Amino acid sequence: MVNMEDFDGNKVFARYSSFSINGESDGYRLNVSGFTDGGAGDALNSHNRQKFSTFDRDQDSSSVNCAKTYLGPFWYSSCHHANPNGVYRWGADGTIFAVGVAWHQWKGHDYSLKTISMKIRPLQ
Ligand SMILES: [Ca+2]
Repeated sequence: MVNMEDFDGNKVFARYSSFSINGESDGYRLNVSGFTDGGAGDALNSHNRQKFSTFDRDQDSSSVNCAKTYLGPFWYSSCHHANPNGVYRWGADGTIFAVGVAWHQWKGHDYSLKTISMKIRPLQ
């Protein structure tokens, strides 16, 4: 479950029925499926099956290091529709493209969310 909120008090979510991460030998690859739209849109779809990239370990499918370019470690592809570890920049801000806490399918690349949280629970 991914919950998020903007600076106008609007709250939406994206829910996935399945979420898992592969081991270190496979680059902590993300597996996410079973999307349900709570108004946020499916920003993680393009991140599915991607390895986790950090400043010191570029495992994304872009020619650049997406973690360095967008200032946050994540399961980048080339590069992102979601950037929850990005820079907190207080709502709409296009000064530097897409470096904020973005969820593109809801607010675009240059709106940095007030809050975002990702929660997982084991299968019953
Ligand atoms: Ca790369």
